[in-house]
Amino acid sequence: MGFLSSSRLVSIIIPSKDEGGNLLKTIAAIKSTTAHRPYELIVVDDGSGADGAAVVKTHPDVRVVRGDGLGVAKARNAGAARARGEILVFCDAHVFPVQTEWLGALVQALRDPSVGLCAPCVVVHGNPDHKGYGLSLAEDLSCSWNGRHAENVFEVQVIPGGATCVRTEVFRRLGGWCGLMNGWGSDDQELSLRAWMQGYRQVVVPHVEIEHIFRSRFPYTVTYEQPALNSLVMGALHFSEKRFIDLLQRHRTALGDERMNELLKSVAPEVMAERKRLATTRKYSDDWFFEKFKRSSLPP
Ligand SMILES: [Mn+2]
Repeated sequence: MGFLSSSRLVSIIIPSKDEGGNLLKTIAAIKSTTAHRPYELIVVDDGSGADGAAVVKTHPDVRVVRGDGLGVAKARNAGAARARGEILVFCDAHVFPVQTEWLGALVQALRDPSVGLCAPCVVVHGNPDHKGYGLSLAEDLSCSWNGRHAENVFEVQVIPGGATCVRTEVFRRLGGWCGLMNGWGSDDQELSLRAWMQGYRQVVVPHVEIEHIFRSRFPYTVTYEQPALNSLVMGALHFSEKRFIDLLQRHRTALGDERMNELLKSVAPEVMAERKRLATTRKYSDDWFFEKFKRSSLPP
């Protein structure tokens, strides 16, 4: 049985919080398109209200892991910790694969040992002409979807967390999704940045398409503070001093000095320990990361 052969198990991990019918539709879409290889489905129910148990009743084959407000990064990690597959696929609870070969094509891209994370093209559900091919991260940390930069597999700065595919062994070596992040925000930017800096290439497989529901509002509460803190954690883990100071300046206005210092203090010891740990295996700097894509960026 060869490396990543089609008989190897794939673990599909879906974090979910108050997703309602979308979670069931996501499971149905995966089941109807994933016929040709063994897979397991793991739902991490991160403290949903009343409908959280619906999956267990209608899909007894789905393994359910209970979280209690872990936030998206730690919820995905909780699913990964239970996963038995050689490949991990992280899906939002509102995505729908459309092609029967979707999983095989994504796994194929991971056969290249230089590839860390990969993703399909993300299609706007209900608006199929709108497609995103991975994301770009600007110096001001604004994140925007890419156009199709190439016919075949191509490198991108950020792999969308809603459809992230990775070899289990690489995921564990990287240290998983950032356990210092809570709630929502910056989780996918951070993992991609970390993977690039650790020497992996992140790629999009453009001919594989997954529909994603882009929501105008969250089904749960997201404050300004939580994503801001996640973004500060990313900066503290990976940025040079100058870039981190720029980041502090941006959040200072909205958060206020006192609150920002309080938030930073609450995570500082763990962040510094993790920064030190990452530095021992780091291959590239944040400057290299931003510079590389500045040069290779193409019009969408
Ligand atoms: Mn999503």
